[in-house]
Amino acid sequence: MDQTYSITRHVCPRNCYSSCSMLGYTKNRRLIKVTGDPKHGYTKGLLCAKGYNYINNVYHLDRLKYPMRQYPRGSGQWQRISWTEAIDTIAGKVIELYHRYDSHLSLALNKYSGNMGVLHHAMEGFFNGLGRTSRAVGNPCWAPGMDAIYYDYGEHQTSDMEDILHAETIILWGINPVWTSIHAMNYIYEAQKRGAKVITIDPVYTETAKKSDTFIQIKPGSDGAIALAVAKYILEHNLYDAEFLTAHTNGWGELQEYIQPLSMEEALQQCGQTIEAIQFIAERLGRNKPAYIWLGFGMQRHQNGGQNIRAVNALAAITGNIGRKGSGVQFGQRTTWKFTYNILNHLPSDNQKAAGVRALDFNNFANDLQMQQDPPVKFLWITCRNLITQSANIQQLKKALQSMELIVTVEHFLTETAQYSDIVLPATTQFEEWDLVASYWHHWISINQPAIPPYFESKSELEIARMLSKRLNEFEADFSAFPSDFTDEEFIEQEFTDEFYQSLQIGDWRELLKGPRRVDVPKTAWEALEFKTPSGKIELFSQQASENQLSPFGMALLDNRKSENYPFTLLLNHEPFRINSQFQNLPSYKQINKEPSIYLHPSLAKEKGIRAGSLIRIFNENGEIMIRARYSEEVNHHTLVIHPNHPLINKLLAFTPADMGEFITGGKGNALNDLQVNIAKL
Ligand SMILES: Nc1nc2c(c(=O)[nH]1)N[C@H]1C(S)=C(S)[C@@H](COP(=O)(O)OP(=O)(O)OC[C@H]3O[C@@H](n4cnc5c(=O)[nH]c(N)nc54)[C@H](O)[C@@H]3O)O[C@H]1N2
Ligand SMILES: Nc1nc2c(c(=O)[nH]1)N[C@H]1C(S)=C(S)[C@@H](COP(=O)(O)OP(=O)(O)OC[C@H]3O[C@@H](n4cnc5c(=O)[nH]c(N)nc54)[C@H](O)[C@@H]3O)O[C@H]1N2
Ligand code: SF4
Ligand SMILES: [Mo]
Repeated sequence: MDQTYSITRHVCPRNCYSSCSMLGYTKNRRLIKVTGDPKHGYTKGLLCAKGYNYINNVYHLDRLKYPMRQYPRGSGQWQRISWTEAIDTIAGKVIELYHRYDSHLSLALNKYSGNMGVLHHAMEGFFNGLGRTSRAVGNPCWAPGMDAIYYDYGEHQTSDMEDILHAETIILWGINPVWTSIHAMNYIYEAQKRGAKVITIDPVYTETAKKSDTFIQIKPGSDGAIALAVAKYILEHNLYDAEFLTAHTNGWGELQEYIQPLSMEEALQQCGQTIEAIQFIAERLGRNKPAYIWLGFGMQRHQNGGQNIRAVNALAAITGNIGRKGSGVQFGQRTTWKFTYNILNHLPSDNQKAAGVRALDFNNFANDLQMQQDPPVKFLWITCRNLITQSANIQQLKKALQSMELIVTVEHFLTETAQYSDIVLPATTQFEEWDLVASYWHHWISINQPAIPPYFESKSELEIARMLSKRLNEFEADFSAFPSDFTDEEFIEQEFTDEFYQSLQIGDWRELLKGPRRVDVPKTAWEALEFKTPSGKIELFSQQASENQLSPFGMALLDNRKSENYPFTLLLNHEPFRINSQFQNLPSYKQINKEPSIYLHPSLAKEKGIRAGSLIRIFNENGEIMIRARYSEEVNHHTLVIHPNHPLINKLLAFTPADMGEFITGGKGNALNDLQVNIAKL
C-alpha cells in the first residue's frame, strides 16, 4: 500500500437499501479511489457499480462550482454570484415575505432523497427555526406499506439478512434485488446453496426471477387476490398454524368467517393464477418452513398497495412464519434510527411564530402548491430533490412554479429542476462533509468524514443553513432559532444519547471512524413475539384500520381501477445503474444505457401492428412520449416496462392516491405502478 494515501470513512447517502460504508483514498487533496468498507457487516466491503464510480460523480465536469443566479427564470442566462449575494438575497426575501404575510407560511420546502444523511436535515431544521412554514409531507417510496406494516405489527422491523440462511422457503414478492438491492443477493444465493427454494412473484420476469427456483407472473396489483386464494387453500387443507394463530394473532375467527364464503374460482379469476400455483405457494408456506418473505416497494405502489401488503402479512401469520429464525415479512425498518434528530429541534421561543408545518402533499405537490392561498406560497426551497423529473403532474407543477417569487435549489448539478430556479447553490458530496447514515433495510450505522476540501465554492447543507440563520439574525434580532455557532461535530454529538451509544457499544461517536457499528436490535424481527399493536398481537383484524376508513381485514379484495381507453399498465421499475434521476449523467451510464425502450409482449405488438425496433407513441390523458419498441417475453400482454429510463416519462404521471400512507408518512402514497397507458404505432 502506498503510504502517501490517506484513507477516510464514508457512507453512500443515496436512497438505497444498502447504505454502504465506503473508504475514500485521497492523495494531494484529491480523491483517487473509492472502495467498499470490509468492516460493514452487511455490505462486507462491496459496492455497486455506482459506488465504485463515485470519482466520476465527484469530479464530473458538469458539477456546480459556484452559487449562480438566473435572470429571468428559465432563460438559461446564469450568472455567477458570491455566497454573500446569494445569502443576502435569500435572507432579504424571507424577511420581506414574513412582514408581508405576518407569517412564514409563504415559504415552502421540498426535500427528499438525494441525500439521506442525518445532517442533511439541516434545511428542515432551519425552516423549523423560523416558525410555522409550508412543507412537502409524504413519501413516494413506501407510504402504503409503512401503514400496512404498522397496522399489523405496530412497528417497522426487519431481520438481519443472515437470518435468511435459516429459511427453507424464500418469497421475493415484488422486489428485484438484482437491480435495487444487490448486496442481498449473496445471502439469497447462500440460502439457496443450503437448500432454500426461492419463489419470485412479479409481473415481470426480472433478473431476480431468473435466479429463482420458481417464478409466478402476476397481474400488477393482484397480490391481495393471490394471498386470499392461498389463504383459502391453507384453510381448506389445514395448513395453518393453529397454535401460533391463537397465541399471537388477533381476529383469526373473523378472518376465517370472511374467507370461507369467498369462492376460490373468483379469487383465481381475480389474480389470473392456476390452482396449482396457489397450492404451491400454500404448501411452501405451510409445510416448508421457515418461510422468509421480502415485500418490495414496487408491489405497494398501487391503489390497493397497502391492502396487498396486509394480505401477505396475514398469510405469514396464518402459517406461523413470524418471529422465528428464517421467517418473517421483511419490508423496511426504522428501529435503528435512534438519532435524536436534534438538528430539527431548534424552535423559536416566540409563540407568535408557533413552530409547525402547513403540509403540502408530497405526492400531489403541484396541486397543493397552487391550492394554498392563505397565504400563497411564494418562496420555494428545493434540496436533495429533482422535482421536475420525479414528480407527478409535471405540467401543473411547472405552472405552479411560475407564481413563486424566489426558487432556490441546492444541488450538485444543474438538473432539470435547478433550471427552473432563480438561485442555485452548489452542495458538497459525502467526500467533502460530515454526516451519519442509518439504513431502512439493514442495522448498521456509518459515519461520513470529509476527505477532500469542498469542491470549488460548494458548501454543506448544514453550512448553508447556518449562514442563512446568521444573516437573518443580523438583519433582525432573533429572527431564526437555528444555531449558527455549532460546529458540524457539535451537531453530530447532539445526535447521540447514552442509550444509543450503548446500543452501538461505543462511548463516543468518533469510534465510528474506526468502522460502522451494528445497532443492537433483534437479529430476527419480532423474535419476542411482542407487538406494539392495540391488541399486543398481529392484527389480522385491525380496528385502527377500520377507524381510518379501511377494511379491518388484511385480506379484503380490492381490485385496482383499470381504464378502458388506457388498458395497459406501465411499470416504473427502478434500474440498476441509476438511483432515481441520479448517475444518469455519468459517461459510463450513457454508454450502457443507450436508448430508452419500451418492452412489450410480441402478442400485443402483433395486435397493434408494432414492429420490433420501431418508434411508437405511448400516451394517456396526461401526455405522450415517443419511444423505441422492443419485444419481450418477460412481460405479459397487458404490462409494459421501460428500460432504460425515459427522461420525460413523468409527463404521463398524475397523482393516483394509494389506499394508505397517511398514518405513518403524513400522506397517501402515489400508485405509481397503476400508471395506465395506451400505445400506437407511428
Ligand atoms: N417516473 C418515476 N417517478 C418516480 C419514481 C419512479 O420510479 N419513476 N420513483 C419515485 C420514488 S420511489 C422516489 S424515491 C422519488 C425520488 O425523487 P428524488 O429524491 O427527487 O430523486 P433523486 O433523483 O434520488 O435525487 C434528487 C436530487 O438530489 C441531488 N442530490 C444528491 N446528493 C445531494 C446532496 O448532498 N445535496 C443536495 N442538495 N442535493 C443532492 C441529486 O443530484 C438529484 O438531482 O422519485 C419518485 N418518482
Ligand atoms: N439500483 C437502484 N437501486 C435503487 C433505486 C434505483 O433507482 N436504482 N431506487 C431506490 C428507491 S428510491 C426505491 S423506492 C427502491 C425501490 O426498489 P424496489 O423495492 O425493488 O421497487 P421497484 O423497482 O419499484 O419494484 C420492484 C419490483 O416490483 C414489481 N412490481 C410492480 N408492481 C407489482 C405488483 O403489483 N405486484 C408484484 N408482486 N410486483 C410488482 C416490479 O415489476 C419490480 O420488479 O429502490 C432503491 N434502490
Ligand atoms: S448506490 Fe446503494 S449499493 Fe451502490 S454504493 Fe450506494 S448504497 Fe451501496
Ligand atoms: Mo423511492
